[in-house]
Amino acid sequence: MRKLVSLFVVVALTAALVMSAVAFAATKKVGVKGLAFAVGGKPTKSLKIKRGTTVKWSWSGSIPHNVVGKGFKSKTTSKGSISHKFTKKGTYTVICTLHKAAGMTMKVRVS
Ligand SMILES: [Cu+2]
Repeated sequence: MRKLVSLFVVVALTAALVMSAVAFAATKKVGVKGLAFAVGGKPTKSLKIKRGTTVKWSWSGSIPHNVVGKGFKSKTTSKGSISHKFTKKGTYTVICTLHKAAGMTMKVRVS
């Protein structure tokens, strides 16, 4: 009986670890619309995330854009999405090369 209880504890702890790992592997959504990147529908210049977070940029609207950062580069399009997982601490600049001069840039701060 005691063995059974400890087996149950091990299983429960393993499940808890797996679930917390899933919680850490979060995805942050960023909109690509107008001449801006947006979080929660609002134009944003800065996004703070934890290491291991995936950022997913999704296009909407009719203006073609691209999303370019260190280690990833989308095509120029007006629909679809691109995801990038940030695995190292640091501050990363992400731009749309077409509208950089118009202010379409953002910083992703990874802690
Ligand atoms: Cu653009």
